[in-house]
Amino acid sequence: MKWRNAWVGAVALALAACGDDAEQQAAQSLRDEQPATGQVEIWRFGLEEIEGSVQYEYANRFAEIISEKTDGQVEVRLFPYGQLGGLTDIYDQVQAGAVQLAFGSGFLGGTVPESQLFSLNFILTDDELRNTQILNGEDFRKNEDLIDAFRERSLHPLAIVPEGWQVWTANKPVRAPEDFAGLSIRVMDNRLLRDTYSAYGANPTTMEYGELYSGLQLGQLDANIQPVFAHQEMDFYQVQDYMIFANQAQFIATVMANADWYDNLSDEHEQIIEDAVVEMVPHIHEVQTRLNSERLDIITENSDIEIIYLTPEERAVFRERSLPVRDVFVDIVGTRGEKLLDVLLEQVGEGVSVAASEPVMVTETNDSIDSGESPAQTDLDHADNTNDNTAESVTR
Ligand code: 6CS
Repeated sequence: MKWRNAWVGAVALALAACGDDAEQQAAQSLRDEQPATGQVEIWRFGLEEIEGSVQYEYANRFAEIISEKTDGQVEVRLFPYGQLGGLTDIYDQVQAGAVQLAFGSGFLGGTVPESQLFSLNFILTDDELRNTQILNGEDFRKNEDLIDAFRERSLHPLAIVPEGWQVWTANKPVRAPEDFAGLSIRVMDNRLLRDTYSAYGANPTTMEYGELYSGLQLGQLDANIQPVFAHQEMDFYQVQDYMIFANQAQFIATVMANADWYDNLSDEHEQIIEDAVVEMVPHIHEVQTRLNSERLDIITENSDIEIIYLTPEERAVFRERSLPVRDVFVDIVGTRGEKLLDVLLEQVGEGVSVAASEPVMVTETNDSIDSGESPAQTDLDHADNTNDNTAESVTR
């Protein structure tokens, strides 16, 4: 498959180019790439995902907006997963300034420990649109603790992008922690995820994204966690028998910039970026819900995978097990992380526990949504989370 070949090539490139020299060379070649005054300026954007993914769709539209708003003076050039090496290579390169922009998600926990907040389970609401608005609202996205956490690592957070529910797949049905016993489940490389899945009774195992298909196919792993679109586009579903919706967490990535580069932007370019990320909030919600819904149809049409939606009671058992991991988060990241967690919990409200339901296809984009609006103003009609039609585990 194309992405697998790309991955092998990228690993070879990354290995050939490892070490400080490589970083310096990359930063130098970036400087060399910058045009003389009056020519098109290039902003490089590193993605953790391949073409066709939510991150690709985000970056592609972002590039269009930037081009429009700068009258073509700035070109945002995309580097999909595989082109810059592995996941941590992408973070190294944005920290070094070899790329100006990048996505960071689960693996970013090693670079920005506070970002593991987005790996905690059962802290958001069951309403994906509302979560997207809360995370991108002024109180959270512009929170100084969040910004400091990134800036301390030479990064600047620009936007937070939920990409859909994190859905489990496994080679056996999972409805309770006992079902996880003995299952080797792949988690992204961060302590919070390892502790969460240990608390659920599984054996968490870390593996690079590009190696995951082989790991599942060869039986090194029994289970996986991804948004639906990724299960499909990376073919993971083809080597798994069950797909389990627990709606325990959304996959959340951060769009981040190299901090020095960001600080040296003109006021005009900084404002253009701000306007673009605000414009992207409703757009990316519409894109991710559509992609996830369409890809689920492809999965069910092309495979015999059995789909399970956990009941409220089944979810409650996992939620209970997840709660002590919040303390682990605070232990790891200290007061700053604790303050951030409190802000988020305050925004979402506590005590959300409903049935995992089939993904909702969003047909309408609410153009009035912007990152500055309070969820309370815009979302009351989305706030009814008490969907307990699903009294039992549903399979299909
Ligand atoms: O599981 C992973 O490692 C990757 N999954 C997705 C959907 N995006 C990037 C991330 O690194």
